[in-house]
Amino acid sequence: MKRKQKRFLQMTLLFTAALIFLPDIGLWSLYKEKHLVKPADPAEPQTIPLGLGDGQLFIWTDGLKRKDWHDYESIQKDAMRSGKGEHGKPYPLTEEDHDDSAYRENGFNIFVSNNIALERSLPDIRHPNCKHKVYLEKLPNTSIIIPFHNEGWTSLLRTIHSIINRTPDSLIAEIILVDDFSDREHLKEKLEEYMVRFAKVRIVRTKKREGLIRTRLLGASLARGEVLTFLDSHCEVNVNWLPPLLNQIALNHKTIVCPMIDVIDHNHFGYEAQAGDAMRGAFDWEMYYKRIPIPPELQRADPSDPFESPVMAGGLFAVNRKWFWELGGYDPGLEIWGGEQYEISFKIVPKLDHSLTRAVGKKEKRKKRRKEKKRKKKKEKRKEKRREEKRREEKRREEKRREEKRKEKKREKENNSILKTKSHSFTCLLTTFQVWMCGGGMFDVPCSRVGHIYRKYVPYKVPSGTSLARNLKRVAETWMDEFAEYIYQRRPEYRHLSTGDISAQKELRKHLKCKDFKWFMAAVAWDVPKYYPPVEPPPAAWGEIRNVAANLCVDSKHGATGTELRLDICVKDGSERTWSHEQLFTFGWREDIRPGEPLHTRKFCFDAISHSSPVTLYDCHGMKGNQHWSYRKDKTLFHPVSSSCIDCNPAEKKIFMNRCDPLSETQQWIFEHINKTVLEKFNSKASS
Ligand SMILES: [Mn+2]
Repeated sequence: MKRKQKRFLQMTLLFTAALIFLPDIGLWSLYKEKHLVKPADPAEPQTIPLGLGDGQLFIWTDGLKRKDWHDYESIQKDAMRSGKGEHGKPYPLTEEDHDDSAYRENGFNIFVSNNIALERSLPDIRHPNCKHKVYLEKLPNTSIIIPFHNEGWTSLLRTIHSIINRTPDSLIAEIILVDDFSDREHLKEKLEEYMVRFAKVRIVRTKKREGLIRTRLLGASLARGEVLTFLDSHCEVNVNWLPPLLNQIALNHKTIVCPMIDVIDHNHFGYEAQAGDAMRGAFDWEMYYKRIPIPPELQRADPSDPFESPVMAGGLFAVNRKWFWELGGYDPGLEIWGGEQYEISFKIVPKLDHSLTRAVGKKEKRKKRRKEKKRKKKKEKRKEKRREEKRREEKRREEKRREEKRKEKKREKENNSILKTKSHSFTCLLTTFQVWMCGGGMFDVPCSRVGHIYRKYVPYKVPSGTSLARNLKRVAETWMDEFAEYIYQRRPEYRHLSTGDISAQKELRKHLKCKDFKWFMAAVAWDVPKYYPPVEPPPAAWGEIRNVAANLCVDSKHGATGTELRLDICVKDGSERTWSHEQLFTFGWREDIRPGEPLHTRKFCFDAISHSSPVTLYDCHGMKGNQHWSYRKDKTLFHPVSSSCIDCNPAEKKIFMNRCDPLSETQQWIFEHINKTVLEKFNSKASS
């Protein structure tokens, strides 16, 4: 009896002790919530020695096991590499390498791309805290979807190699390359042959040019991973890029996560963070994508933690697959096609020893090729017929297109990159609004970094069937409610544009019980109007800017970034009304001066770099600084940063900065229209 009692007492004591002191189940867990504890018990399951981290498991008291996902072996390998372009350093360019022919096909310097290693190393430019972060031991796997159209050979391969080298194999379900009807030879059989070495790469092709969204959707529809990760075809992923993304989704599956997008220079392929690095994604009321600073309210104690973003930072993101389709993908209207409309060639080779893989791959290939040749011949005939029809129709369309083009050229001339930004905004805004309004969230993850080559220009035609304006209007009509009006005010041409049928999308919005756009603006994008107000505050001055001494007007000649402003005969005074003149300017609420009437300014600003430099147009940054002007009572245009004034030489028609001399008439300018109240407000702010 006594012994039994003693035992019992001992057991109870032990049990209470355990309750208090064991980190995992004990009372401690209540106090040390979310604190990091290394398991003391050696019997705890260790991670499989994959060369990932030191194999240590970490347990949060939320009960979830976490581990260090770094692949130190691959990091070590990268560190040892040397050569041109290694560690993301700029490739040393000579004059010749700069030749335009190097850019023509891809919009970036393919010569440089061809001359740096496919497996080149990158600098680890993450926030230092990222090195010590641990993520869930069990992460969902992902299908990585990479759409491409006429991508360069080495830039595409580098994308794949970087993924293979810097991603834990267990997290990749597959890599799906989706070819949007490329016609370049190296993207056909040669690509398929190359990819045989990667067991997880599949190649899928569209049957006609579909555009980015449908191409992505095709990839998504075939994907089998738990998470969809969309990348671009000219990227390089950086150290440990994937686990932080998947971790965020594992914690809350209604989340879209974006990596930080770094810049791979299109000339020399140097790898760098974007200017400003971590910023919130935003939009203006013409639906251009914008970046704004993270407001203090949203800044995290640890700046390497994921932060909320109203708009996706780029087209690169990861999302839970099921939830993605619950949201209707991008646009259910685009989802109607079935797989049989597409030529789909699966490329899954059983994982064997490397040399074997190749051999088997070749044998299978020969068989396949023979079969395919037969099939192709038949198809060829049918195709030829169709082609003939197509050609005829194409001709008719071409005629129409040409006419449209003539009209469009005006705009295109403005800036090629705007086109790019715009198509980009579309894909982002579309998902973004929906994600937030339908109960999800969007996060940027600073510890996940992916480099992207921003092209110098888009080297191919954007398919004419997909009208960007129409798409934008679809988004506005479906998601933006009464706020769409602000867009139509700036883009009156959208007002009467047909959107096609959007009833399905509206139905979806109802079905998912999504919140309205007003809620989105109040709860998510509340800081956007500070930078991009829906109702543009009135400008201080606008119209022609006439010089008193010369009686000539400032003319920017529809120039883009870098254009020097000059004097010219005022249009009003009978200067020929040709397209070449541009003499209307707006001195707006941002206190910068832009070409165009108040509601239709172009995104270029008067810009000066010193007290003696010429005055040029430059992309507006909206942050005052060297684009900040003040129109003073003495009619001078004052530049506070350089503390100088705009001057001119009437004979040479030159406009430049100079030391202010209020008596000099060459420094006196008359704006056609003035809003005195606003102007006074500006000037009182400046003097106070
Ligand atoms: Mn791109």
